[in-house]
Amino acid sequence: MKANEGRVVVVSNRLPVTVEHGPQRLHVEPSAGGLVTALRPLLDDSAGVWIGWVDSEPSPEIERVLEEYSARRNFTLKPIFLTPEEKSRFYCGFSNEVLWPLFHDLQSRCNFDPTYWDAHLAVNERFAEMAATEAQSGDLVWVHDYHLMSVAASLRRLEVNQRLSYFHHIPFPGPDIFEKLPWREEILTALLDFDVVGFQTVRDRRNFIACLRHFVKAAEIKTEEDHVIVDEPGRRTVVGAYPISIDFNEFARGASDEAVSMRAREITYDLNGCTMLLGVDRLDYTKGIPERLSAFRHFLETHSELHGKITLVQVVVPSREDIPKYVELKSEIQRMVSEINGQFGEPGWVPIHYIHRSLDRPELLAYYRAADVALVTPLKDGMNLVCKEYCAARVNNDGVLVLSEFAGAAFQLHSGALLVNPYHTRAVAEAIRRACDMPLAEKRKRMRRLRARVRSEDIFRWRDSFCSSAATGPLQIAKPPFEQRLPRRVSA
Ligand code: ADQ
Repeated sequence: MKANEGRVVVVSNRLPVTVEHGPQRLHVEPSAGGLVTALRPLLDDSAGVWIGWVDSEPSPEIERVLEEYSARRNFTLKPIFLTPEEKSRFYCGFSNEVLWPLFHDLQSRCNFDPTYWDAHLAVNERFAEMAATEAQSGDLVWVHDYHLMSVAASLRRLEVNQRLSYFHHIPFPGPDIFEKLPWREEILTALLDFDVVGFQTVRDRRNFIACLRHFVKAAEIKTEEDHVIVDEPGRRTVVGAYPISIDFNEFARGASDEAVSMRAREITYDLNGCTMLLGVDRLDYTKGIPERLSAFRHFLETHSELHGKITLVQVVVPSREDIPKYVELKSEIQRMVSEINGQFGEPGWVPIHYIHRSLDRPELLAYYRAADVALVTPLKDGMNLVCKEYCAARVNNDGVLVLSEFAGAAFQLHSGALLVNPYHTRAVAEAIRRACDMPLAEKRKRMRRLRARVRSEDIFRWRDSFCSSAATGPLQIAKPPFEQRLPRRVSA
């Protein structure tokens, strides 16, 4: 798939690699995580550039190992380095104490420190300067995620006239929540400096449009087929919904591997034949892990006949460990796991097995294969790739998916999954019960439906539909002078 005649210049918060200090020298490792998982298949096709932050002290040695890594591939990695203060205010501050909680409807967790906003603008400017240096005529600049919503505004100021596209990986809140953001008009108008803005679901797109109607009065909005056109004097933006996904065939193939099947049988054997529930999450309060543990506790309290016959395996990959809220969450989860195990455990049966580390792909697939039920119950999630990976890995067309109605994936998977409100402890416990009792024929019917949907709407379809909008969307050439495109209302 070619997005357009030129190259693709990807701009994301992180590079798709981590730079690690080996015993002798630095080396570069491809990294894990939702965004990277989703974009990795693009790397092979894109002969372009990937710009992103490397969380290390700047050094010629790092630049050199990244150049060597790039030389072995068909694309170039361009690192951005942040000072400790920029990391603290832009990344930990504005991105993770303002935008992340607010956009996940958790405004009480926000810290609207005004210095965070200044850092957001300054760092977005740095990314834009690098993109302006790298982008050539005819290239498509594709910016990813909430950290970098103001990059197009800076690029326009630098008089970059290439196609600028943006994909928003997390939810977009409705006006009642978004209005709390002290820089709400600035963020909205900055997004309108992109030619194409993509969201995960129609709900996110609807919320964005509703926010525009409230806060950007000059915007003229009209719906055309499956996207929305937003016109402002001198600029036009296409707004669409493009649900991100996984490489279904790769997951299905990997899950069918003999070594993975054997490892799955080992896991089942080690659990003494207990029905296995599985949670796999990045350690994050949006993923609803304590709420899920409460639901499981309620399940055990109300189903003593199943003690010794059911086990929850909760796999958590460490994340954002330098942010205090995440450190607290880690302790809370550990405390709850040990309380539940202490309250219900018996010799020969541990109710919850807790794994706090990243699993490699074959091990992850073996857990997906071994799990009778996947519990994917985020409080809010842009999409959630774990539920799609679980379906792809269920090569025998069995297994039950319990899915939060607040995950973006629920829009596609509602007819095969058991949908739950993750805040409703009793309803989640009831869904666990239903999943355990479900006849095999119904499991198969549901899982076939789920797998067909994930197979047909895979990562390549996401990429192709986004890139085709980006290639054919409007090009904002006739721009008014930048001063006229400043936010309509400048906040104090
Ligand atoms: P994330 O919040 O990181 O992504 P998600 O979509 O669930 O969330 O992806 C997590 C990825 O990490 C999955 O590929 C999963 O396999 C992997 N993972 C999780 N725990 C793991 C473990 N212990 N070991 C190994 N791998 C593990 C953000 C948004 C999401 C959106 C994605 C993509 O928050 O809503 O779906 O981007 O757009």
